[in-house]
Amino acid sequence: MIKTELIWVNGKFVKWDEAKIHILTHGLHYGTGVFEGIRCYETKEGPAVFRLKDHIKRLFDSAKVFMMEIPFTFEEIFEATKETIRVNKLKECYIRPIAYYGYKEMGLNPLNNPVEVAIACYPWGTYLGEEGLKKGVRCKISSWRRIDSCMLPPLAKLTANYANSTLAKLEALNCGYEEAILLNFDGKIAEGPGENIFIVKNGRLITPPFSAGALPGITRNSVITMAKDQGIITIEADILREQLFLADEAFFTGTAAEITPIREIDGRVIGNGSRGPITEKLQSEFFRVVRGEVKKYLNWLDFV
Ligand code: PPE
Repeated sequence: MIKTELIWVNGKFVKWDEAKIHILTHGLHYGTGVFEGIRCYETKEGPAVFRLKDHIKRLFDSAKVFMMEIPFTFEEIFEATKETIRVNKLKECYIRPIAYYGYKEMGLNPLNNPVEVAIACYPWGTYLGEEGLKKGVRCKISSWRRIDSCMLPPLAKLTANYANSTLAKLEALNCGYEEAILLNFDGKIAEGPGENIFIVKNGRLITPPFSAGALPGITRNSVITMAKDQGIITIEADILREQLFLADEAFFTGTAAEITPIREIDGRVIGNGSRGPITEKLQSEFFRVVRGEVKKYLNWLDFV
Protein backbone atom coordinates (compact mmCIF):
# COMPACT_ATOMS: atom_id res chain seq x y z
CA MET A 1 0.00 0.00 0.00
CA ILE A 2 1.00 3.61 -0.44
CA LYS A 3 1.88 5.23 2.88
CA THR A 4 0.82 8.72 3.84
CA GLU A 5 2.19 10.85 6.67
CA LEU A 6 -0.32 10.97 9.50
CA ILE A 7 -3.14 8.85 10.92
CA TRP A 8 -5.78 10.27 13.25
CA VAL A 9 -5.83 8.12 16.41
CA ASN A 10 -8.20 8.94 19.27
CA GLY A 11 -8.18 12.65 18.55
CA LYS A 12 -4.48 13.13 17.77
CA PHE A 13 -2.33 12.77 14.69
CA VAL A 14 0.25 9.99 14.85
CA LYS A 15 3.01 9.29 12.30
CA TRP A 16 2.03 6.47 9.90
CA ASP A 17 4.77 4.09 11.11
CA GLU A 18 3.97 4.79 14.75
CA ALA A 19 0.24 4.03 14.53
CA LYS A 20 0.55 0.64 16.26
CA ILE A 21 -1.55 -1.44 18.62
CA HIS A 22 -0.88 -3.91 21.42
CA ILE A 23 -0.81 -7.58 20.40
CA LEU A 24 -3.56 -8.34 22.93
CA THR A 25 -5.99 -5.85 21.40
CA HIS A 26 -9.52 -7.25 21.80
CA GLY A 27 -10.52 -6.44 18.23
CA LEU A 28 -7.56 -8.34 16.82
CA HIS A 29 -8.50 -11.54 18.63
CA TYR A 30 -12.28 -11.44 18.41
CA GLY A 31 -13.18 -9.22 15.43
CA THR A 32 -14.83 -6.68 17.71
CA GLY A 33 -14.72 -3.58 15.58
CA VAL A 34 -16.76 -1.55 13.13
CA PHE A 35 -15.38 0.32 10.15
CA GLU A 36 -16.11 2.31 7.02
CA GLY A 37 -14.63 2.67 3.57
CA ILE A 38 -14.96 6.11 1.99
CA ARG A 39 -13.44 7.78 -1.07
CA CYS A 40 -12.32 11.32 -1.67
CA TYR A 41 -12.05 12.49 -5.29
CA GLU A 42 -10.35 15.42 -6.92
CA THR A 43 -12.76 18.02 -8.29
CA LYS A 44 -12.31 21.45 -9.87
CA GLU A 45 -13.09 23.00 -6.45
CA GLY A 46 -10.53 20.79 -4.66
CA PRO A 47 -10.79 17.39 -2.96
CA ALA A 48 -14.33 16.27 -2.08
CA VAL A 49 -15.46 13.31 0.00
CA PHE A 50 -18.30 11.31 -1.52
CA ARG A 51 -21.32 11.03 0.81
CA LEU A 52 -19.22 11.46 3.95
CA LYS A 53 -22.23 12.02 6.23
CA ASP A 54 -23.89 8.82 5.03
CA HIS A 55 -20.73 6.84 5.73
CA ILE A 56 -20.32 8.28 9.22
CA LYS A 57 -23.99 7.63 9.92
CA ARG A 58 -23.46 4.00 8.91
CA LEU A 59 -20.39 3.77 11.17
CA PHE A 60 -22.55 4.85 14.12
CA ASP A 61 -25.33 2.48 13.01
CA SER A 62 -22.86 -0.43 12.91
CA ALA A 63 -21.67 0.52 16.40
CA LYS A 64 -25.28 0.62 17.63
CA VAL A 65 -25.95 -2.90 16.36
CA PHE A 66 -22.80 -4.00 18.15
CA MET A 67 -23.74 -2.07 21.35
CA MET A 68 -20.46 -0.19 21.07
CA GLU A 69 -20.20 3.36 22.37
CA ILE A 70 -17.98 5.44 20.04
CA PRO A 71 -16.29 8.02 22.32
CA PHE A 72 -16.55 10.81 19.71
CA THR A 73 -19.52 12.63 18.25
CA PHE A 74 -20.68 12.47 14.64
CA GLU A 75 -19.37 16.03 14.11
CA GLU A 76 -15.96 15.17 15.60
CA ILE A 77 -15.53 12.19 13.25
CA PHE A 78 -16.79 14.27 10.32
CA GLU A 79 -14.27 17.06 10.97
CA ALA A 80 -11.45 14.62 11.81
CA THR A 81 -11.94 12.84 8.47
CA LYS A 82 -11.59 16.04 6.51
CA GLU A 83 -8.65 17.17 8.66
CA THR A 84 -6.83 13.87 8.03
CA ILE A 85 -7.11 14.43 4.27
CA ARG A 86 -5.91 18.03 4.66
CA VAL A 87 -2.86 17.26 6.84
CA ASN A 88 -1.77 14.55 4.41
CA LYS A 89 -2.24 16.98 1.49
CA LEU A 90 -4.16 14.37 -0.50
CA LYS A 91 -6.18 15.16 -3.59
CA GLU A 92 -7.73 11.71 -3.97
CA CYS A 93 -7.72 8.92 -1.43
CA TYR A 94 -9.49 6.06 0.25
CA ILE A 95 -10.49 6.70 3.85
CA ARG A 96 -10.66 3.99 6.49
CA PRO A 97 -12.25 4.96 9.81
CA ILE A 98 -12.33 2.17 12.40
CA ALA A 99 -13.60 1.84 15.96
CA TYR A 100 -12.63 -1.26 17.92
CA TYR A 101 -12.26 -2.63 21.41
CA GLY A 102 -8.67 -2.10 22.47
CA TYR A 103 -6.26 -3.56 24.98
CA LYS A 104 -7.07 -4.11 28.64
CA GLU A 105 -8.59 -7.50 29.37
CA MET A 106 -8.83 -10.73 27.41
CA GLY A 107 -12.01 -12.79 27.24
CA LEU A 108 -15.16 -12.25 25.27
CA ASN A 109 -16.72 -9.47 27.34
CA PRO A 110 -15.34 -6.33 25.67
CA LEU A 111 -17.01 -3.83 27.98
CA ASN A 112 -14.02 -3.18 30.24
CA ASN A 113 -11.80 -2.41 27.26
CA PRO A 114 -11.43 1.05 25.74
CA VAL A 115 -13.05 1.80 22.39
CA GLU A 116 -10.27 3.05 20.15
CA VAL A 117 -11.00 5.12 17.04
CA ALA A 118 -8.70 5.77 14.10
CA ILE A 119 -8.96 7.33 10.65
CA ALA A 120 -6.39 6.57 7.97
CA CYS A 121 -6.29 8.00 4.44
CA TYR A 122 -4.21 6.62 1.59
CA PRO A 123 -4.24 6.41 -2.17
CA TRP A 124 -6.08 3.34 -3.44
CA GLY A 125 -6.54 2.82 -7.16
CA THR A 126 -9.03 0.49 -8.78
CA TYR A 127 -10.30 -2.38 -6.60
CA LEU A 128 -10.43 -5.07 -9.27
CA GLY A 129 -7.98 -3.56 -11.77
CA GLU A 130 -8.24 -0.97 -14.57
CA GLU A 131 -9.04 -3.79 -16.97
CA GLY A 132 -11.83 -4.99 -14.66
CA LEU A 133 -13.38 -1.53 -14.59
CA LYS A 134 -13.43 -1.34 -18.39
CA LYS A 135 -14.10 -4.92 -19.47
CA GLY A 136 -15.54 -6.60 -16.41
CA VAL A 137 -14.40 -9.33 -14.03
CA ARG A 138 -14.81 -13.11 -13.92
CA CYS A 139 -16.64 -14.34 -10.83
CA LYS A 140 -17.24 -17.54 -8.95
CA ILE A 141 -20.32 -18.24 -6.89
CA SER A 142 -18.81 -19.10 -3.56
CA SER A 143 -19.31 -22.34 -1.70
CA TRP A 144 -19.28 -20.13 1.41
CA ARG A 145 -22.69 -18.63 2.14
CA ARG A 146 -23.07 -14.99 3.19
CA ILE A 147 -23.40 -14.69 6.96
CA ASP A 148 -27.02 -14.88 8.05
CA SER A 149 -28.48 -12.18 10.26
CA CYS A 150 -29.12 -14.77 12.97
CA MET A 151 -25.36 -15.37 13.20
CA LEU A 152 -23.62 -12.08 12.41
CA PRO A 153 -25.29 -8.86 11.23
CA PRO A 154 -24.70 -8.51 7.47
CA LEU A 155 -26.21 -5.00 7.44
CA ALA A 156 -23.52 -3.71 9.81
CA LYS A 157 -19.88 -3.24 8.83
CA LEU A 158 -18.49 -5.35 11.62
CA THR A 159 -14.84 -6.38 11.20
CA ALA A 160 -15.75 -9.99 12.10
CA ASN A 161 -18.05 -10.16 9.05
CA TYR A 162 -15.04 -9.85 6.82
CA ALA A 163 -13.67 -13.25 7.80
CA ASN A 164 -16.62 -14.60 5.79
CA SER A 165 -15.77 -12.25 2.91
CA THR A 166 -12.11 -13.25 3.00
CA LEU A 167 -12.94 -16.96 2.80
CA ALA A 168 -15.06 -16.33 -0.29
CA LYS A 169 -12.37 -14.12 -1.86
CA LEU A 170 -9.64 -16.71 -1.24
CA GLU A 171 -11.72 -19.47 -2.76
CA ALA A 172 -12.47 -17.41 -5.88
CA LEU A 173 -8.78 -16.51 -6.34
CA ASN A 174 -7.70 -20.12 -5.77
CA CYS A 175 -10.08 -21.25 -8.49
CA GLY A 176 -8.67 -18.70 -10.94
CA TYR A 177 -11.46 -16.10 -10.71
CA GLU A 178 -11.16 -12.44 -9.83
CA GLU A 179 -14.09 -12.10 -7.46
CA ALA A 180 -16.67 -14.09 -5.50
CA ILE A 181 -20.45 -13.81 -5.36
CA LEU A 182 -22.10 -15.05 -2.18
CA LEU A 183 -25.49 -16.69 -1.88
CA ASN A 184 -27.40 -16.23 1.36
CA PHE A 185 -28.62 -19.05 3.55
CA ASP A 186 -31.75 -19.40 1.35
CA GLY A 187 -29.64 -19.79 -1.78
CA LYS A 188 -30.57 -16.33 -3.12
CA ILE A 189 -27.89 -13.89 -4.28
CA ALA A 190 -26.67 -11.67 -1.42
CA GLU A 191 -23.63 -9.67 -2.59
CA GLY A 192 -19.91 -9.78 -3.32
CA PRO A 193 -17.38 -10.05 -0.47
CA GLY A 194 -16.95 -6.27 -0.52
CA GLU A 195 -19.54 -5.09 -3.03
CA ASN A 196 -23.27 -4.98 -3.72
CA ILE A 197 -24.46 -6.60 -6.93
CA PHE A 198 -26.90 -5.53 -9.66
CA ILE A 199 -28.17 -7.22 -12.79
CA VAL A 200 -29.75 -5.59 -15.82
CA LYS A 201 -32.70 -7.42 -17.40
CA ASN A 202 -34.89 -5.95 -20.14
CA GLY A 203 -33.74 -2.41 -19.39
CA ARG A 204 -34.41 -2.58 -15.66
CA LEU A 205 -32.04 -3.01 -12.73
CA ILE A 206 -32.53 -5.73 -10.17
CA THR A 207 -30.59 -5.84 -6.90
CA PRO A 208 -31.03 -8.01 -3.78
CA PRO A 209 -32.96 -6.38 -0.90
CA PHE A 210 -31.42 -5.85 2.56
CA SER A 211 -33.46 -8.82 3.74
CA ALA A 212 -31.32 -10.99 1.42
CA GLY A 213 -28.23 -9.87 3.34
CA ALA A 214 -27.11 -7.02 1.09
CA LEU A 215 -25.22 -4.27 2.93
CA PRO A 216 -27.05 -0.91 2.68
CA GLY A 217 -24.37 0.22 0.26
CA ILE A 218 -23.95 3.91 -0.33
CA THR A 219 -22.83 3.31 -3.91
CA ARG A 220 -25.85 0.98 -4.30
CA ASN A 221 -28.11 3.80 -3.17
CA SER A 222 -26.33 6.29 -5.46
CA VAL A 223 -26.78 3.98 -8.47
CA ILE A 224 -30.49 3.47 -7.72
CA THR A 225 -30.93 7.27 -7.49
CA MET A 226 -28.94 8.06 -10.64
CA ALA A 227 -30.75 5.31 -12.57
CA LYS A 228 -34.15 6.61 -11.44
CA ASP A 229 -33.22 10.13 -12.57
CA GLN A 230 -32.39 8.67 -15.99
CA GLY A 231 -35.71 6.83 -16.17
CA ILE A 232 -34.26 3.41 -15.31
CA ILE A 233 -36.27 1.51 -12.71
CA THR A 234 -34.61 -0.60 -10.00
CA ILE A 235 -36.41 -3.55 -8.48
CA GLU A 236 -35.16 -4.75 -5.10
CA ALA A 237 -35.95 -8.44 -5.27
CA ASP A 238 -34.48 -11.85 -4.61
CA ILE A 239 -32.23 -13.02 -7.42
CA LEU A 240 -31.65 -16.68 -8.23
CA ARG A 241 -28.30 -18.00 -9.42
CA GLU A 242 -29.66 -18.71 -12.91
CA GLN A 243 -31.03 -15.15 -13.17
CA LEU A 244 -27.41 -14.03 -12.93
CA PHE A 245 -26.41 -16.33 -15.78
CA LEU A 246 -29.30 -15.05 -17.93
CA ALA A 247 -28.82 -11.35 -17.14
CA ASP A 248 -28.25 -8.87 -19.98
CA GLU A 249 -25.59 -7.19 -17.83
CA ALA A 250 -24.29 -7.45 -14.27
CA PHE A 251 -22.10 -5.22 -12.13
CA PHE A 252 -20.76 -4.68 -8.63
CA THR A 253 -21.03 -1.43 -6.68
CA GLY A 254 -18.93 -0.32 -3.74
CA THR A 255 -16.77 2.49 -2.48
CA ALA A 256 -13.60 0.58 -3.29
CA ALA A 257 -15.04 -1.25 -6.35
CA GLU A 258 -16.92 1.86 -7.61
CA ILE A 259 -18.95 0.38 -10.51
CA THR A 260 -17.23 -2.75 -11.81
CA PRO A 261 -18.85 -4.77 -14.61
CA ILE A 262 -19.14 -8.56 -14.33
CA ARG A 263 -18.39 -10.38 -17.57
CA GLU A 264 -18.48 -14.04 -16.59
CA ILE A 265 -19.95 -16.11 -13.74
CA ASP A 266 -19.04 -19.78 -13.23
CA GLY A 267 -18.13 -20.24 -16.90
CA ARG A 268 -21.27 -18.50 -18.26
CA VAL A 269 -20.64 -15.36 -20.29
CA ILE A 270 -22.86 -12.50 -19.10
CA GLY A 271 -24.57 -10.56 -21.92
CA ASN A 272 -22.02 -9.51 -24.52
CA GLY A 273 -19.12 -10.68 -22.32
CA SER A 274 -17.89 -7.16 -21.67
CA ARG A 275 -19.16 -3.94 -20.07
CA GLY A 276 -22.81 -3.59 -21.07
CA PRO A 277 -24.36 -0.30 -22.30
CA ILE A 278 -26.43 0.46 -19.17
CA THR A 279 -23.47 -0.38 -16.93
CA GLU A 280 -21.29 1.94 -19.00
CA LYS A 281 -23.86 4.74 -18.84
CA LEU A 282 -24.17 4.49 -15.04
CA GLN A 283 -20.43 4.10 -14.58
CA SER A 284 -19.53 7.18 -16.60
CA GLU A 285 -22.27 9.19 -14.84
CA PHE A 286 -20.93 7.98 -11.46
CA PHE A 287 -17.40 9.14 -12.26
CA ARG A 288 -18.74 12.54 -13.33
CA VAL A 289 -20.81 12.78 -10.14
CA VAL A 290 -17.94 11.96 -7.74
CA ARG A 291 -15.73 14.52 -9.53
CA GLY A 292 -18.34 17.23 -8.99
CA GLU A 293 -19.30 17.53 -12.65
CA VAL A 294 -23.04 16.98 -12.16
CA LYS A 295 -24.79 19.91 -10.44
CA LYS A 296 -27.79 17.84 -9.37
CA TYR A 297 -25.69 15.66 -7.09
CA LEU A 298 -23.32 18.28 -5.66
CA ASN A 299 -25.00 17.79 -2.28
CA TRP A 300 -23.38 14.32 -2.18
CA LEU A 301 -19.95 15.95 -1.93
CA ASP A 302 -18.27 17.33 1.17
CA PHE A 303 -15.43 19.58 0.17
CA VAL A 304 -12.28 19.10 2.23
N1 PPE B 1 -21.11 -5.08 0.61
C1 PPE B 1 -20.04 -5.29 1.38
C2 PPE B 1 -19.92 -6.59 2.08
C3 PPE B 1 -19.06 -4.31 1.50
O1 PPE B 1 -18.00 -4.53 2.26
C4 PPE B 1 -19.20 -3.09 0.79
C5 PPE B 1 -18.13 -2.04 0.89
C6 PPE B 1 -20.35 -2.89 0.00
C7 PPE B 1 -21.29 -3.91 -0.05
C8 PPE B 1 -20.61 -1.61 -0.73
O2 PPE B 1 -20.94 -0.58 0.15
P1 PPE B 1 -20.61 0.95 -0.18
O3 PPE B 1 -19.13 1.09 -0.12
O4 PPE B 1 -21.32 1.73 0.86
O5 PPE B 1 -21.14 1.22 -1.54
N2 PPE B 1 -16.84 -2.54 1.07
C9 PPE B 1 -15.77 -1.70 1.56
C10 PPE B 1 -14.53 -2.50 1.94
C11 PPE B 1 -13.81 -3.17 0.82
C12 PPE B 1 -12.50 -3.80 1.23
O6 PPE B 1 -12.02 -4.65 0.48
O7 PPE B 1 -11.95 -3.42 2.27
C13 PPE B 1 -15.44 -0.58 0.59
O8 PPE B 1 -15.77 -0.66 -0.59
O9 PPE B 1 -14.84 0.39 1.04
